[in-house]
Amino acid sequence: MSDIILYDYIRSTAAYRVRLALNLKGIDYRSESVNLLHGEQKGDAYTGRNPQGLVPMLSIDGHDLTQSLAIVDYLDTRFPEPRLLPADPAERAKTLSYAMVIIADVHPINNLRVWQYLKDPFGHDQGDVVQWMHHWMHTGYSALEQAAPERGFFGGDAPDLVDICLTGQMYNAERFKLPMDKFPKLARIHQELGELDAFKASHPDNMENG
Ligand SMILES: N[C@@H](CCC(=O)N[C@@H](CS)C(=O)NCC(=O)O)C(=O)O
Repeated sequence: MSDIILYDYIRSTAAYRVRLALNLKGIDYRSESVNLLHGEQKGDAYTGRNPQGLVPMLSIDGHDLTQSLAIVDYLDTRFPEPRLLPADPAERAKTLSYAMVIIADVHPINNLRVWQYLKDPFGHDQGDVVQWMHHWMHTGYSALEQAAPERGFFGGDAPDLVDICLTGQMYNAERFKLPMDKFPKLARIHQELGELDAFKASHPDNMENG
């Protein structure tokens, strides 16, 4: 049984990024479910190790690593093949900047705790929440669509960090029924990524403990 444990949740798009990185690199790991809807992320047992009370957390090499980008960066250094971030400084900066559109600018304001707060105490209903989610996904996707390649993936012939982040976010886009007609390149990349084994294995529908 593997010593590498991913503290994971079926609908977490941030944890999905880490599953993808682990599976793309062929790293053997165990997934431990932290049920966000049952509030398990806020329990003492979990916050004692991860004070932010968020998934993912990766237990690896004697460390409890948090924040999906930091975890993927660690995995990319520790298990360099296949690379998820380019070595060239300018290419690396570009890859990070596209990934940050999702990691920093879309996902944090569409997160569970944000839409729960919109409902209580602010009194918004599910319709408002969906409109909010669509607005911020649309804003981020409009920028990414311009940067997206006509063929292949953001990473070229093989997926990179941006493809990983896009895949996680597309799970939310599908769940909240974001119309994708304005984003044909993103839709194509998402569909082609979904045919790869590592992407199939990481999909929430294929999680054993989901
Ligand atoms: N920036 C963090 C975000 C982590 C995050 O927001 N995780 C969400 C699930 S996608 C979570 O644990 N939410 C719990 C909550 O909102 O209470 C990362 O990239 O790891």
